[in-house]
Amino acid sequence: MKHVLTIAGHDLSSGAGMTKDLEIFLALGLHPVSIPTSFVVQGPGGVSDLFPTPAKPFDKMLKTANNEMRLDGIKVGVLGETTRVKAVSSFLHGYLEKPIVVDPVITSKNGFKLISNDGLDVMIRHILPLAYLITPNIDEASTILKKPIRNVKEMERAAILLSQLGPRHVLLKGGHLPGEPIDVLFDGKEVLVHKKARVNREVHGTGCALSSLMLSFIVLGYPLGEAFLEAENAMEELLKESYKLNGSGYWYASLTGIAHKGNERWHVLNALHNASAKLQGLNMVALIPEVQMNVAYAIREARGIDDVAAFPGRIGQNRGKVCFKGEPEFGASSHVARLILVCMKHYPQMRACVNLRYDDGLVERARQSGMAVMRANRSKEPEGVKDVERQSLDFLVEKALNDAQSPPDLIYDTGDVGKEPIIGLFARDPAELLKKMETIQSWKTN
Ligand code: PXL
Repeated sequence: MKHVLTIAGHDLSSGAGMTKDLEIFLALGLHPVSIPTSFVVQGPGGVSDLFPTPAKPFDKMLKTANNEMRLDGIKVGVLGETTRVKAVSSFLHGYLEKPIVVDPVITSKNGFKLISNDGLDVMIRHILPLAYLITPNIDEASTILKKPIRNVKEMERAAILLSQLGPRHVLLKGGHLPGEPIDVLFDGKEVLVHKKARVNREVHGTGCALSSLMLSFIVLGYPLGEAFLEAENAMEELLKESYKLNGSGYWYASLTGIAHKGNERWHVLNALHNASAKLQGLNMVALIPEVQMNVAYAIREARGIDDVAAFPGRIGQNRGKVCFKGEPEFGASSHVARLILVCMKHYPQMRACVNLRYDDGLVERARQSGMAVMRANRSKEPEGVKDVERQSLDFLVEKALNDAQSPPDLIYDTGDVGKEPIIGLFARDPAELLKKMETIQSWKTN
């Protein structure tokens, strides 16, 4: 595992700065180390204050990182006070053979100064020349170069001029220009222009995200141009998946959040895949109802049936053998998926469900084995709901759970005219579900 350090401001809302860098490093499998230069007071409405980290702890952290850690790359963000800028410059001199990415942050989106005037001067003269890559936006580049940048041609020229200040490579972010948004990479020889999709959202921390993505891919060994492409792709996904903390204010984006969702979906599909092999082996055809069976498993915080995976075409039987029609997919079940979604509203840990043929014996064995057994009572079902079967089932389970004292293991419905009686068996995951199926099939009643 590679180790990377970020020296940046701490944004308490985790939209930008150190926390943003950390989560990007983590999402890409890097071990993160962090030293805060400052505490930046901000929420979705923007920055309202900045307090520099006291010099003593700041210097001690730099020393400890230097003495005790192997660092494979360093990112520099908000620097704040001049003394911290100087301390960072001398620290970086020990790492000139490692990739150093500097995001020369000057002000926040809402115009709050994040580096002192003198500090900016020191940064330009004593930090930018140490960088493998710098990642200014248009405003930062024009402040540093003391000239306006109004179009792509001027961006390309500015990238070359910035490289003459000493950094080996320059990524100039053009998101603030009117028209099609572009980023420009100058690798010391050629200028690469990347056109981006316009996103009509003010997303907080995109600059930090792009520069820490660049550092990550560089540390992972990607050539600069490839790192640029990967980072831009990741940015597109980040912006697409951005979300709000509040009704108003900036949007937020999280690569760890996206990676986590991907992980969850993989684990859910894998657990169902493993369950299908086991189910095939157990061959419990007697438990399959007329409407056929399905085993469904939801990701945490599932919002709809697209967050619940199940077997497409349900699980049936053919010549006495349990029969699957395909590999598990998200959105493959509406019936069983809805039962889980209702259950998870009350008990978010119960994420797996299977529907089984109704049988008094099964219900009795479940009871005797100590399971929480509940009846979905149709006498409580108002007339209006009865016609719409989907609503009806949700309604019944919801009712049963409203009265429940503990998470359900089994909820049964004795049916009605034209409605097959059914059992819903619930568990934390498919493996536990299978154990419960085995228990209710084989429990010796007295
Ligand atoms: O996006 C620039 C930036 C970087 N780092 C911190 C910030 C901001 C902008 O608000 O707060 C800590």
